[in-house]
Amino acid sequence: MSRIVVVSNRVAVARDPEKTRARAGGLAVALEATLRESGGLWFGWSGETTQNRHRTPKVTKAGQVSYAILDLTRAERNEYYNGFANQTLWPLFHYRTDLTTYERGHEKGYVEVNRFFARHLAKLLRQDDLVWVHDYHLLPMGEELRRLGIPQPMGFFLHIPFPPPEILLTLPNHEAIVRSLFAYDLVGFQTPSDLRAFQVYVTQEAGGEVRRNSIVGAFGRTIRTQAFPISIDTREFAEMADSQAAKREYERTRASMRGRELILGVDRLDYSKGLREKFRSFERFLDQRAKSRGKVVLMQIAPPSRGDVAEYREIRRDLEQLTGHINGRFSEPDWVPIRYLNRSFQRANLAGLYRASRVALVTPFRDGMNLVAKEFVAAQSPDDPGVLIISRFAGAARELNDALVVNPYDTDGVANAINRALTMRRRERVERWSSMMDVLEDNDLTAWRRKYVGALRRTGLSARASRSL
Ligand code: GDG
Repeated sequence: MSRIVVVSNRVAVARDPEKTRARAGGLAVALEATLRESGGLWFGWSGETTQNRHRTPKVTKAGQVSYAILDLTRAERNEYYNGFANQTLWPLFHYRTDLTTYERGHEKGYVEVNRFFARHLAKLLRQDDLVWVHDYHLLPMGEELRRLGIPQPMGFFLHIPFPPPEILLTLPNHEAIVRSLFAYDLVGFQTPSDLRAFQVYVTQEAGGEVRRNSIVGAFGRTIRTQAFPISIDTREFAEMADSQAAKREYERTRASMRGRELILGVDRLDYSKGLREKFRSFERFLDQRAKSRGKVVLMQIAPPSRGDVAEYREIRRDLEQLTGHINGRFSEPDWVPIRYLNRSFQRANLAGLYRASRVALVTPFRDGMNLVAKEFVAAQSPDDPGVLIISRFAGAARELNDALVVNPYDTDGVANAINRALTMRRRERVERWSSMMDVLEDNDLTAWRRKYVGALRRTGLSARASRSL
């Protein structure tokens, strides 16, 4: 079987696999499982900076899996990571043209880091490898590898949304970005609507065509495009919610609630997650339902992220202020409405918190998928499950349509959904939960990666054969 080479911005498991697994999100675990299954290499940024311009990858090995990581200079980190990836592509691909900044220098640095990675990765590749590149940091990676003459099958998976052409056109160099995707054999998106947005760009802006089975031609190349909604390890997560560590967290939290109901939010501190509006909707709920005051608590877990970028520092300040405002306004000597935790937890503790909650409030403005929603469902107790409230703009809402689906811009609508969730009878909760759980059991993370890798193997190998004709 061919070796899989995963390329992603960060390589999570390189240092201490056990520790990282307990802390990392599901994706890192999934990618590592892919590599373990067929043997492989995981390549990317170490997360560190250095002053040394002459660098070679640090390679470590654990069983069948090798990890190769490279440091970046400070300038590279600023242009590639903080700059083009997180101040241009991230906001733009989340439809936030208002927050998107564009600097030619950042874009140049972004392409150069991709080239630098490609040069070092090329030396580590073997004849029959399959290369799987992840996410918006590395869009031009495939093109850079092809320039170096790498013929191996190559796939790309975009974890974030793909914006409609009207939005993408605001990026000065939009064509270069889309063209670079045509270096891959397979380009995967989270949802059919992301796939559609890409295909509309190709036909309307790039003069390309979409053929049967999502084969897309443009820029003199033909590639396969497909939606592969990412998922979680459903069974493992359900089991984790039953583990000792989860039970301890569950007991501790329930005891602290003194019979009150818990509404939970778990989101990276990011403006795409709609956190300010979530808090305002909760405030509206408390405003309108005076009888519920004192009976319900919103616990928001929000690990800080990308603190080098101004918008992220701003949202942190705003949420601290908003929490103070709402708590100041409604608190009683024995009750505080919002518990705001600006830190991260081990996965097993998160599972215990999901299980301890009557409601999960997942209200992003735009989200590629949202794994928190799926984890919450998987962690519930089958005979007394909680209710998921999910934004229609999260990719996961498409599969989890038995949740209460809301529009996060509609403060009253979300406040009503909170009330509906808190008063929902057990029978309806069980019905909704079991149909969502069926979906998650049939479409778990293993199914996702096997589908992707299977499609890459088929498409990539035939493309490689025709390349060498
Ligand atoms: C991107 C896309 C897409 C959160 N807090 C803690 C913690 N987490 C874990 C969650 C979950 C993961 O992080 C977050 O995943 P999401 O999918 O919700 O969101 P993003 O980070 O924005 O991820 C997204 C995803 O990629 C995968 O393709 O779904 O749309 O934006 O697993 O549990 N994990 C730990 N402690 C925490 O405090 N250990």
